[in-house]
Amino acid sequence: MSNTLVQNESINKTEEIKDSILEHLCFNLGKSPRIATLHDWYMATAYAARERMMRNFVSYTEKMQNKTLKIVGYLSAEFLMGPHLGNALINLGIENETKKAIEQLGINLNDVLEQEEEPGLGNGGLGRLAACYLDSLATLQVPAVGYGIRYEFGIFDQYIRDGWQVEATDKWLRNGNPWEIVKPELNYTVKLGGHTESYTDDKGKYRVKWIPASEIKGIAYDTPVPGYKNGVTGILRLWKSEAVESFDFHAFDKGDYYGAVHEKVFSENISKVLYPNDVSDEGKRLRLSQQYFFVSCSLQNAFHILHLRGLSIDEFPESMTFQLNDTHPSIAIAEMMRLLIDEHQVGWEKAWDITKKTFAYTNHTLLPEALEKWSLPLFANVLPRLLEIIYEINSRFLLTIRDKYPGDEDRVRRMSIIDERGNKSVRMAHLATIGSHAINGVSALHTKLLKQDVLHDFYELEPDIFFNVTNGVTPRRWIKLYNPRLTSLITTHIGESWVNHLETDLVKLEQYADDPTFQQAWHDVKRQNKTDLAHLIQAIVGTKVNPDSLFDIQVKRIHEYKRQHLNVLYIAHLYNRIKQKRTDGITPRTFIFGGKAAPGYVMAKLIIKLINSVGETINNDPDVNGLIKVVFFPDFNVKNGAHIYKAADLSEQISTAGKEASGTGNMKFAMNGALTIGTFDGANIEIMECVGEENFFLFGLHAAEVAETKSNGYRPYDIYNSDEDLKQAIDMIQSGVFSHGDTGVFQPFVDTLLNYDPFLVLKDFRAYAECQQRVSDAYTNQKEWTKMSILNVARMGKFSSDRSVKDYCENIWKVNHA
Ligand code: F58
Repeated sequence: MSNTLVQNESINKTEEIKDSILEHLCFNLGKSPRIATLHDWYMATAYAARERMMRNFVSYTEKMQNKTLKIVGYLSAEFLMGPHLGNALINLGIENETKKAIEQLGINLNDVLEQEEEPGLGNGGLGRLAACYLDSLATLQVPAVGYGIRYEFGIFDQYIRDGWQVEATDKWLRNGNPWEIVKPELNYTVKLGGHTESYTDDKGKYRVKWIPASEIKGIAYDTPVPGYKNGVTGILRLWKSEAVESFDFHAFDKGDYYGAVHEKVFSENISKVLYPNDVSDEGKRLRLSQQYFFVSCSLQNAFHILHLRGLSIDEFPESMTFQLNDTHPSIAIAEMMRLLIDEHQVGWEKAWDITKKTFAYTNHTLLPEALEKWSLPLFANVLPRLLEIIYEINSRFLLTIRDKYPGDEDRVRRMSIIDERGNKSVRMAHLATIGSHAINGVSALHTKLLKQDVLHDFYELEPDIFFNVTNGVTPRRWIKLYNPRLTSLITTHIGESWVNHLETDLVKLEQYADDPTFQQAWHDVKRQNKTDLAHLIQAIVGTKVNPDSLFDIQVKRIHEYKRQHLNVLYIAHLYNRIKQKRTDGITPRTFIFGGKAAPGYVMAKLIIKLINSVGETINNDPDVNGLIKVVFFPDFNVKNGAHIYKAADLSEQISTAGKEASGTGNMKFAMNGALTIGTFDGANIEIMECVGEENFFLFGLHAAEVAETKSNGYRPYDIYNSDEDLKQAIDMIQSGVFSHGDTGVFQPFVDTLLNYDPFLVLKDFRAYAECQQRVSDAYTNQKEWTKMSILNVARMGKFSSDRSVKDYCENIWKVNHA
């Protein structure tokens, strides 16, 4: 097309968008431009963008009726989508026209984007991964539905008061949600509690009936997911729980008005709130009910789609495949069996064959405390019929184990779905593994450890069903949307094909790594991004930071295994050097932290307090004179991530080796030009292999050394006594240097480190400090640093979620992709 034609088309599009925004403002919001608030403009723009997606949405839904296309059902208790509007504009390819249209209406697009409250329907990496995969599925034109829960309250909002984390409920729906389309006609009934009864059917077959104590209804809420400039719109289908009318009527009939209302309140509770990872006992029942609720709705929906497609039950596995995003939806294995056997009268063997062919399971953690288990009495109480089915699955499975390994009762005990030790429980990872035809870890190291350790017996039994799919993140949101300066620099040099061909095309940047003009432009982009973040920090936290200092950033959930405290100990050590006037070799640095601690995780919350206390002391000490600064950025979420990743010089990925399954923040940072200081853990290793050892700051123990250190009787106190720098840093914390002389507040922290140190912080301290010194030295040579930064970005193509989704399509789902 000629330039003039392109320009005319763009002008027409701008006019169209403007008209559409004004129409929505009038007809959907009942406002005139004169009295419209910024939020009204946001809503009107959102509706205008959604309207453009709906045509594709309808035709794509139509396409899904085509029985030869296999549909991927991505079952996940969490989808951390982040704000929709900016992403929709990018993927629809109308960001420039919308910006102009809005400007012509006298409004600034960034102000409009700021209005969107993010749907925080996830805790962290796992939920965000699901969101990246939906973006890639739509971009790669894979027919897919993301199935989850429409939580009324997402992950809590974090405030910092006197250095401590304070939680507030996340009322993301308070101003309405323009992105969802409620489908009241798509509703399913879900049973809970009660008991089972056996009977003989009219063909003389033994059957079981579940008589529930209560029933709830799940209603579908669909959110369109636009592919990148391809006219495709995928679906995120979230279930909201409501009362079943018949229950209300029953109570009303008896004149029990309050009883009926109670029923309604109970039912609506199921999808009320997203659980952080620290569920207490009373939360457990609700959480199990949540998991079953969304899985049952989703599978009933799948049977409905099968029926619409005119297919038989036997054809289920060719028609649909389900990916279990961790064990949270793994009750699906038993629910599928229940639906097949109790509702569709299929025999056990055939039902099991269909189930196994349909499901695949992704494991996201090796931490023993994070492997889901449900106590038997709770399970029996909430899901009596499902437990019977699990018993049957287990007893048949254990027969095959006894057959294959005669006399090996220890193995039988280890592999059983039911853990018979202590308080008996259901091991969900075993159910997921036994009921799936493919099991995968999320990085090469993680998959290796999964085979070696957590699922070793299962790997021995069926080695061919284990796969690795290294995680990835979407370059649309994480580069193009959130780093427009870098995007434009890259695109001017290598064209724009990299946005959806990251693996093959980003590498073209390498040719500019030594080019001084390009290096300067690259450096300028980073510098401007840092300046923007500095302004934001000043506005939100009130701390002035220097954009010329090294921005050293650690943002992620706060957890001991992620070792934010290793970072803090190093900062305390630097402070100590400054106080002793040993400042040689210290490069000016701004340490930035962000992340939420689970509300019940006492040590994580104490670490937040420690970071803030260290910050307060250092930032206000005239002796430091701004050489180092420490900032805790509150309420880290997807929206705030927009300003943070792109402004980093250094990305902290310092988990204890073997503990971080993959990490995905590591990828977002490196794609935006940060260099990584990292351990031999998760996807760090693969990132280092891609970007080159010389462009990566690696330190610390290997996973095998971690295990060895522990089995040899690790004594952190000895390390404390033998490393003077470390000792002084810990002593400062203990003696109240950072807490106005209060020696009590951080005592539990110090005690844990000196006596247990479960994540080997002290053991890795020396290696970390030395590595940080290498970072400081490298940063003094800005040309070299910039070159390393360019090479990092150029070589990060592998970590696009497009590559991950293609891996799933080819190796696990056996479906085509674009
Ligand atoms: C994360 N898991 C892993 N779980 O920790 C991380 O290494 C990996 O990159 C990521 O998954 C994606 O594979 C994770 O985020 C949770 O948030 C759980 C959600 C349910 C409650 C318990 C925590």
